[in-house]
Formats: sequence, structure tokens, C-alpha cells
Amino acid sequence: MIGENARRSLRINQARLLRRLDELAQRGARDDGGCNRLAFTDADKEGRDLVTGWMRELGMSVSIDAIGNAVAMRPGSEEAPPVMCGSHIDTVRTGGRYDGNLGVLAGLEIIETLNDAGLTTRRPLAVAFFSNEEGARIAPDMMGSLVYVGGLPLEEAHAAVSIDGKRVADELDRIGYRGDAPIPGVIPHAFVELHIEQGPILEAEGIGLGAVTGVQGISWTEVTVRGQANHAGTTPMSYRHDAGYVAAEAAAFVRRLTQEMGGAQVGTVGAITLDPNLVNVVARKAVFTVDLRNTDEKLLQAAEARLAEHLDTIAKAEGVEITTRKLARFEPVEFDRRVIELVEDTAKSLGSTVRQLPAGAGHDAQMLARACPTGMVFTPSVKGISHNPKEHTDPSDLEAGANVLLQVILTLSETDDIPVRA
Ligand code: HGY
Ligand code: MN
Ligand code: MN
Repeated sequence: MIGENARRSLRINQARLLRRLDELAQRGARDDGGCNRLAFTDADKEGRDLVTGWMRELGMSVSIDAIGNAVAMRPGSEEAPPVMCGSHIDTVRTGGRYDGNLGVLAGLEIIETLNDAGLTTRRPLAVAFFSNEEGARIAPDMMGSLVYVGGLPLEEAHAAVSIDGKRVADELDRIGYRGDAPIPGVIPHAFVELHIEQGPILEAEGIGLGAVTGVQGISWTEVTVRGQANHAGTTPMSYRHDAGYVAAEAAAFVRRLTQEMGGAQVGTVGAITLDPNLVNVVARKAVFTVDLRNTDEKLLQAAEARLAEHLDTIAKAEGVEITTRKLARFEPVEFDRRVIELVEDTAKSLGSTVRQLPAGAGHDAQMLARACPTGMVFTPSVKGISHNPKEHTDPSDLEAGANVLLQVILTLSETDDIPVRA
């Protein structure tokens, strides 16, 4: 048990947190200062080896499950479900150094702060990183945390194939992270994830931190268009069945759809491949992805229906065949009101300005919310940039976020129930 005063006076060590962020960013480092640690690649393994090494150096016991999730445990004075924090350390191909990594390394910084102070919490503390949160190499996103809470059968996750043709199970074996810890994993007393906002709101409003209310709905679809290869010069336009044109037209439709719908609707065509992808050949095949998101489930369904209808229309008009495959589909998630308010009140008590807001990106917290009271702390993102080597958050904001996470974790570990705002 840690007394109120001892608790309140604890602060993390900013320099140590920055050092770990910098060292992890060297794993899968890009020439432009970003990170490329796509899930289950050698670079991901390097990051995993570094972080689990830190976990053990901090005296934590580390368990790895069969999808590669890592949970490090620090005993409490009582045997009880742990208070867990964490996030992910895999990145997109053009990743920055904070997305996911901040939540895991701030957790380790909290452990080291408690170790330095010689303090033992009442409840055990757990720091986790979940596999393949990004889903960029292998869909769905949040794969590891979804398996962790029993939302995706392990066999299905193991059988998933990456965009470069590798099975998850084989990649886990290859990097040595197919562990034997039980799935579903240990259900925490509560889970709190510190993460960069990855959007422009906090910075634009000059607000220091975010108390995240939930996560918007996500719909990922892979669209395959089969047309007919033909000569770019000799084929009259009326003879064409041009898969490349259909892909481009669909991407323009997605943009028009978001403009018509307005509100929170967003849509992205992020990946397009053409076959044979040559300057003088009408494309016979196109494969592209559509990422639709909305905070409102009904509106997200409406957007999906509009897309399906449009694909049908252009397939008939161009005389091509279109098939679709759902890569990911998650409904919007609301976090536990008590945890949201605990984050907000803790931020204020530490002198930060704070506001409640929903998350535009997917997060492991949205999966842990299926199993236990969950919340998130956001730090501002400079110019709202993320999934980009230019992703940046000021050290003082990183420190403020980590100190709020520290105090929230300690409050949750030292109290019987999740505190309710007076
Ligand atoms: O796609 C997402 O929202 C997250 O980065 N996985
Ligand atoms: Mn993330
Ligand atoms: Mn991300």
C-alpha cells in the first residue's frame, strides 16, 4: 500500500523516458528519422527483444502468449487482478517514434520510478505490448489485443496471411515470439493506455492532454477488380475494361462520399496495386483498400452500403468483375466513464489543461475495454501528423502524459473500486 502523500509526490524521469524512446526508434530506423517495424518482421523482433530485455532488467516477470503479446508483471502487496497499462511497438512502414511506443515505454518508466522509490503497490502492475496493432502488414488491426481478450480465435489469427504472403504462425515461429502464456490473457482490474492523439485537436485548441471517451468504428475492405489487359494505343475507349480506371474512380468516389456525408465520416484509399502496372497496357487487375471510419455505427453502415452500391454501378458500366474482402470491422467503443473522469481529474490535479475527445485511430484499449474498465490518455501531436516520420510530441507533453498515467495507475492500484467522480 502506498500512502496518498508518497503517491502524489512521485514523478517520472523525462530524460530516461526519452532515452528509451530514442533507443527503440533505432530498431527498424528509417533514413528519414522514422521507424519501420511492421508486425512480425526482423525489425519488430529487434524491438521486442529490446523491450522485453528492459522489462526483465526492471525485475518484471515476462510472459509471451501464442500470438506474441508480451505482459510484464510487477507483484503487488496483494494477490489481485493487476492494473495494466501498455500499447504496441509495431509500426507502419512510415512510422514515427511515439505511436504505440509511448504507451509501453511510459509504463516501463512508471515501473522504474516505483523501483527507485522502493515502493510496492497494493495491486500487481502489468505493462503489456500487444502484437500487430497496426494491421498494416497483416489485417486486422489490433490483432494481438483482440486475440488476448478472446475476440478472435487464435487459429484464425495464426492463419492470417500478410501482404507479402507470409502466415502469422510461421512469422511468429521465425522471430521466436510464439509463446505459451494462456489465451485469453490475464484480465486486468483496469487498463489505461497512454497514446499520442495522432490528430490536430489538442494542439489546435492549445490543450495539454486528452481524456479519451472511446474509439470510432473502423471498416477495412479489400477490393479486387478484374478487367481486361489491352493495348493502351489501339484499344478504342468503348472497348476497354480498365481495372486501373475503376480503382481510381472508386478512390475519387470515397472522397466525394466523405464530403457528402460530412460530420465525422472519413475515408481513405491507402493501397492500390495494378497488374501488369505498365505504361502502355490497360490494367487487367486492380487491388485496393478502402478504410472507412465514423463515430456513429449507423452512419458507418450507411457509408459501407454507399460504397458497395457504387462499386456495383461502376462494375456494370466498365464491364469488369469486382469482388470484396472485409479486412477489419469494429464498431465504435465507449470507454468506462469512471476511468475517463479519473484521467480528466488527474490531469487537472497535475496542472494540465484537458478535454474529453474520441479517438480517431484504432487502439488496443478498444479491445481491452471488452474485458475490463478501460481508458486512455492522449498527448498532443505536433501539426496532428502521425503514421509519418515527422510524427512529434514535445518532451514536456510526453512527461505530462506519463505523469498522469502514473497517478491514474496508482489510484487504480491503491483503491478497492474504480473511483467515481464525487
Ligand atoms: O489503423 C489504425 O487506426 C491504427 O493505427 N491501427
Ligand atoms: Mn497506435
Ligand atoms: Mn498507428
